[in-house]
Amino acid sequence: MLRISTLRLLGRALVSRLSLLDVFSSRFYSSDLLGARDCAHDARAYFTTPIFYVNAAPHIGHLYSALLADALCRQRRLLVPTAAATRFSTGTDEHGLKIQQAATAAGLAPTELCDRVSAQFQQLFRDADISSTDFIRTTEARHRRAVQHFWGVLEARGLLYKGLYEGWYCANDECFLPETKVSRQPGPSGDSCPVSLESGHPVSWTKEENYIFRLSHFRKPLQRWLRDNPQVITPEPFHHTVLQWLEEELPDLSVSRRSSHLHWGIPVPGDDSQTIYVWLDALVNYLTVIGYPNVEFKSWWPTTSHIIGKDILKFHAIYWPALLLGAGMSPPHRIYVHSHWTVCGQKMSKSLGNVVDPKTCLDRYTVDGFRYFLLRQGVPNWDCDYYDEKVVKLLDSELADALGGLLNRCTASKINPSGTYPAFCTTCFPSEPGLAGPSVRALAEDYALVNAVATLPKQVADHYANFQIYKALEAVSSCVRQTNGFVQRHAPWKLNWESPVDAPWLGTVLHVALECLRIFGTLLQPVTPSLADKLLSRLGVSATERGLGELYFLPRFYGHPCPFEGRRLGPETGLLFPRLDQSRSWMVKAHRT
Ligand code: ME8
Repeated sequence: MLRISTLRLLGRALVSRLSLLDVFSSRFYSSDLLGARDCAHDARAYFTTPIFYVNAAPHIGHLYSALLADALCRQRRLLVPTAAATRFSTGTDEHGLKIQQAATAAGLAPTELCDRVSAQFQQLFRDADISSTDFIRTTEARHRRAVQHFWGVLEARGLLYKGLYEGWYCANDECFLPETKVSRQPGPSGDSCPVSLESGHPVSWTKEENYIFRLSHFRKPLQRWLRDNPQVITPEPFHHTVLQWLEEELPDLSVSRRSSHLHWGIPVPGDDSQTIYVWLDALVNYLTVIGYPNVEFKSWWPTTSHIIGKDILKFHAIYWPALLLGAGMSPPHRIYVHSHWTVCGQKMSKSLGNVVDPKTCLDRYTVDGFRYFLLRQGVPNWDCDYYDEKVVKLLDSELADALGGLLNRCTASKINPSGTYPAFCTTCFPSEPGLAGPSVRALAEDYALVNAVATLPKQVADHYANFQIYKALEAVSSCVRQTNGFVQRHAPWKLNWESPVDAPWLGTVLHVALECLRIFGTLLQPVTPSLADKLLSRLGVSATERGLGELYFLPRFYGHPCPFEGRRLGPETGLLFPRLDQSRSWMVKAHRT
């Protein structure tokens, strides 16, 4: 049984400069603090990934979190192009028992292990084109200052007390567990070992005097925050899960450990015999990055969007907002939650030896190819399974054949000898469907295509807002298929530039297809930045014409001038995305070994 022995309190409440009554009054939790303030129109946005433990090298799950955050952030920058308006942080979580034990097991000093693995994360994120603006390490001096300051604020507000903590602790997950979340499994020598029901990791009984945070007082304010802001946690099922957790009593939370047991961490200010709990330490990273406790942090804090995996939902949706409210700050603006990658149907784990190395994947499938795969196949609401053949199949069919083939068809010199964006003929493709006449060539399906691509940017934006990036990519892919159907239907290779009857229609078919490609390239920028750049450069779209605010699809169809008409296409720079299935010798080899 988890017992925070408030009855056996050894110490008194710590120095309290504010009375508790004041702290828990409704005035303290104003609607502004609880998130009623809408920052949708705020020009600033601050995205964060979890900070990753340095006990082991990065895997594709870590990369996936960073990619989701990167895509959201890049999309935001295309909407609000002021460079100073967006901030994006990631980093490494370097303190705690887990790292202390991993360093001992590796025969390294903790700092050595941290330097080594943190560098691997930084390198991976550079390799994967993650456009973060900040990388934080919790062992930095700026972070120690922020955590100790935050602690001082909680203490000053009477939210910390000293008491005897007794219960289960899981070093692997760095969390406390009630008896109901612990089961028994046969250990290596046949004896029964207590493990966490959720993660399967071993737990141990802990009994010591710690500092304790009055988490229990925050149950109602958290419920109110979530009920008043039904979109805070996205997708919705996770929001619902947190509200369900809050139906139960919320025990106070032990927020320090004896330094003799845990020395690898930040000491409690004024009490070196205690080390601050690694989760409190880690969560404050989001404030350190934006300059906390210096006042500048206030211009970023209310605009925060955390991107996290489902495994750390409780820490971000209960502990963190409670700590923030306790420190007199508003809870995060949004928490975007995603599920996990499994490998060939199994949980990824070092002991099973099935951890997928993201660096190998970036090398095999190209940076943009692997980014596209993870974001196209990763579904936040449920777990997704990884295997190599799936990557090859998806990239060959959607990037090499469908998108690359479409670009090639419309720009190849055989079909487009002038190498320009041809003119659109309104007589061949009138804006009114169903008009009859000798020059009208457009069919009902062609109007359906124009309509689908015209509404695509809005659809994509909605999917991003709902954290369903895979749906945005699915919608783009479906329009690419439709555009290929359009080209196939009108077979421009059978039309003749020399014929006065064919030429205007041939130009129109190519113009429409190039306009569709321009929209696809622009919308793909957050996911496949280099590939989108190659595509847009080939179309002759300049750097200032790639924002999401001014897409204006097929303006000639809607009676407006088209700035691209007659423009020279960009230089030919080879295949947009070479097929992978011919270069799969490594796969055959990998399967044999
Ligand atoms: O929990 N699939 O760090 P961590 C998808 N340091 N994503 C996965 C994944 C998988 N199989 N495995 C991990 C910690 N992740 C703390 C966080 S934040 C203040 C402190 C991703 O190294 C996912 O985002 O265990 C998950 O939440 C995170 O990595 C956990 O990384």
